[in-house]
Amino acid sequence: MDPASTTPSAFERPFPALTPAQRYRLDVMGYVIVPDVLSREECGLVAEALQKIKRDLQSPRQRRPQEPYASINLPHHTYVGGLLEGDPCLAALATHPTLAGLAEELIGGEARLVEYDAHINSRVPGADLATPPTFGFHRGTDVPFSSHAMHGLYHCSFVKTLTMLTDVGPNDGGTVVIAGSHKLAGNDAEVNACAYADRSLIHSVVAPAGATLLFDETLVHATGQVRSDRERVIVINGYGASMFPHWNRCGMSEAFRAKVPERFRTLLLGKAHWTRGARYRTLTQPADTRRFTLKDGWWPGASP
Ligand SMILES: O=C(O)CCC(=O)C(=O)O
Repeated sequence: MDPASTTPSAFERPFPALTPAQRYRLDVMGYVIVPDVLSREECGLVAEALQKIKRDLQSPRQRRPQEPYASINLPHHTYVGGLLEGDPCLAALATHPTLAGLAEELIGGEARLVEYDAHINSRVPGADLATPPTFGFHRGTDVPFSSHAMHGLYHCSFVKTLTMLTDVGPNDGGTVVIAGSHKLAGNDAEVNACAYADRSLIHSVVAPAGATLLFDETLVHATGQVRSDRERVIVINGYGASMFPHWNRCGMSEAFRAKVPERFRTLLLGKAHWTRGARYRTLTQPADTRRFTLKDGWWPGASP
């Protein structure tokens, strides 16, 4: 028997996914913007799927637990969760090898997808654009619990990738972060006060469609203020260490689970035990520059 025919193919993803300079920036700032993760065409495909879901959410009807749901459903802001079974391209994005590789580099081990949602938002009607804005700053986990260092590099056990599907210019409400806050344990109100006292500490994401913002969930962050007439569309994929639970209502149907091929099981279903597949880079290790596309991710109906 040909051994290759019985060996399940591996989940190919880049390691390390970042260049040394990108890794340095991530360490110092707590975030990095990686360009060209999706092509323009792929952005169009995913954005169209989200707009379809948004339209569907306007009609009141009974929904299955695994269907997309709106946490915010306002004319200027749809925050939609439960995307995995909403459209094949959304599952393909959540399992995109580049996103998994980025997450794993920052986690320092195997990743499990724990969150998958999206924001479609535009300017708040009547917003006061003359006064410097305040933001809903938060972090998804605390510094002492979720941080560790290896080879002098910072790692976090819960990380996010935010992929822009529209161009995000300086007035388009890009994610705001308090640079460096991923290493500052303690009172968030004090951290926020420092940032408002010196607003140059608040960095605002400006990035073209197809770029991905990678950040530690220990980094203080928030949605920015849309000042332009443009709509912002982003997809959020959150990843944790492989034994982590889902962040929010992120259920998968039994039918979906049953179809997940072996090579995507850790990423999609996690692992019950604590051997977390630790894997670390050094700063100077060159990036794995292999290019991946949405078709390299997985969705129900993809070939096993
Ligand atoms: O809207 C954004 O850009 C920020 C998203 C956010 O706050 C989060 O993912 O926790």
